[in-house]
Amino acid sequence: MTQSSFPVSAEFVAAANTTPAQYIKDYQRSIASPKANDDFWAERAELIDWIKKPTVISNVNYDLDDFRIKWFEDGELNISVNCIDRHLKDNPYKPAIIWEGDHPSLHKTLSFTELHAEVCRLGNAMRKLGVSKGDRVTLYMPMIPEAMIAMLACARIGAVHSVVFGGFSAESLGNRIIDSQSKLVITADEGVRSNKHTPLKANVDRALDMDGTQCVEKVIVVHRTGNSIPMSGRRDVWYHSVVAGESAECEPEVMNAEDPLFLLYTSGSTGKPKGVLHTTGGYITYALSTFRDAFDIKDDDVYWCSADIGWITGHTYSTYAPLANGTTTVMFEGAPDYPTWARVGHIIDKHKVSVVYTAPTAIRSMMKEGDAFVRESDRSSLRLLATVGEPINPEAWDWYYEVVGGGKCPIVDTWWQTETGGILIAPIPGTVALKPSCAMTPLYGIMPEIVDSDGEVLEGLAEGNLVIRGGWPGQMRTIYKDHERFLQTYFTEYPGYYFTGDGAQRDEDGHYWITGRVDDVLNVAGHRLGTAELESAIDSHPATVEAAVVGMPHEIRGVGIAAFVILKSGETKDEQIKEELNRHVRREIGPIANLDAIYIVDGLPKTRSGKIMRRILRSLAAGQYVGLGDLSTLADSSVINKIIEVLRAED
Ligand code: 6R9
Repeated sequence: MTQSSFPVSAEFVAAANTTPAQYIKDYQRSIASPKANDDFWAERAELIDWIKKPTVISNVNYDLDDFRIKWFEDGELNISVNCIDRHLKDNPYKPAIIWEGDHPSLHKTLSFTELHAEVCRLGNAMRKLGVSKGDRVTLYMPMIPEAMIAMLACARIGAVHSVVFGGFSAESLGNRIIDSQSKLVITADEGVRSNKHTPLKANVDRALDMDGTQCVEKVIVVHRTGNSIPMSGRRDVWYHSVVAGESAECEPEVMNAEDPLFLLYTSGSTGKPKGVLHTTGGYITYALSTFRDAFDIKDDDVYWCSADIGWITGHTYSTYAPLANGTTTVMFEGAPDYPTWARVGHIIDKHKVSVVYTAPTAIRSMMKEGDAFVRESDRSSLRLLATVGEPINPEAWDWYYEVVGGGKCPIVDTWWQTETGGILIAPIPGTVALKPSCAMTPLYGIMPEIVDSDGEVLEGLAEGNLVIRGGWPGQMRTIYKDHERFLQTYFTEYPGYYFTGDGAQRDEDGHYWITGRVDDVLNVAGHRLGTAELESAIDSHPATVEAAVVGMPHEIRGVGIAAFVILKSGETKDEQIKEELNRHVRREIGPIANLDAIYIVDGLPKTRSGKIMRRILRSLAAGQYVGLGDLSTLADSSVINKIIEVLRAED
């Protein structure tokens, strides 16, 4: 924890949506009692256009015998109407989406009126293809406007979308389609990033060869690059053909507040990725309300969140929250290094971006290339900067603050998760001096606690596991088709609380510092990968016997992946097999699962009961060979020295 703090400029504070004293007052009021908490959320629900206004606010009980999470349960609404139709009267021509293509010559703006027409056309087309309320639709899309249009069209007709990140493999896509039993898949011929093409449609074809995907009746394909792709006669249809001739009006489905809105698969510490389920009324209330608070949003902001729509940040803060608020959202198809590392600054200048929300990994990779690229732009439109996904180290914070923001923009470090639906901890800008790497203060209505390993709640200055007391409207409702796993993962270890899986410290000012995952989930470049998932991908290679995966420090991505692998006897322990294993894992999971270090070993440190002691491997992978702590439970301590020999040989 560093002691330095950065006061927010007087100019920013003067124009901020709230004041330090008001934040404290409002926060205290929002958590004063269950009734006060309900009153607070009832007020926030006024920001939403309801078809039927809710009379019941929360109905949350974490007691496993009588478990329930419901918000606004008798309310009715449609999220696409909240994101589009309600802005048409006052702001019909305001840009809703500014799309910046991979190549700097490509850009497109959709006003709220145009977005309305596009969403309605696709909604009508989907209905004609037989999709109705409650059906699942998998989206496997590049960062093009049709991706947001498809999400909103699902919301319009009550279909439940499951967006699968375009960087996941055919295999990962197939598994998610099988779990969700989607009726429809929407994709593009190819994705484009840094002038490189990803074969999205070909991956869909391979995924749909998998057993269990017979649920998919149709595949809608957006024409992005025009390169030739096979279209299967009965199953595949072009996006432009199905929307052509459709009406620009589409009757929105009346949704109950607790009807599902989307599924999003995320990695856990065990087993296969889990389908996190979010519902309608609570999610959109929470998204909109936290968006305004955390980013101090004004009507004329041009807001750019760089997250891909395949992640929760791309759902909540690229799509739903800004559009529900009537804010212009910038969507970028490409990567920060193309055509040069000056691209981010050029996009900010070109579209007069005022708020940027990105990940520490992106900041570190730009920082490494030097300041000159950023200084090619003037970035005078910037007002606020924000980060998400992983802890930001002080050096990256300073660079973001001084070089990108020119020392005048507050940095909002937002802590939250796929499961939480929206931000839970972040400094409300202008209310507090910022501490680099610190997520600072809870948002309204949120009650974080730190518990020790026995579940004892710690007061004041503390370090331990981060849990949340009580509920909030944006929280997940279940793991799709696996409610038991939901209860087990989040509500069993610390009864009565939501367990985040993260560790945290609280300092003398009551500010929260997130220290990272305390379970077997790796946060690589801000993306979650389960060690179990990675290990089973390695184990599925015919040359391997067993593998153990741990995180290791990585200069750019924060956490890198280190794999300790035992090969079958007779296999050659050379570079070639390592390359082959890495290719295999990338093929199984996707390119985000890149193994940074592979150590071929003869044995793994295991307890007498056969559990891999990852703690030891983590130290070894970080280059710490002495002071490994208590080794008395190891079945065979000689494996440690043998592993150290392998590591030394690689140094
Ligand atoms: C939104 C998102 C969630 C995990 C979370 C934590 C890490 C997110 C953070 C952060 C430190 C922050 N995390 N924000 N760690 N500081 N500001 O990233 O969701 O992909 O589900 O990841 O990311 O470990 O538990 P998700």
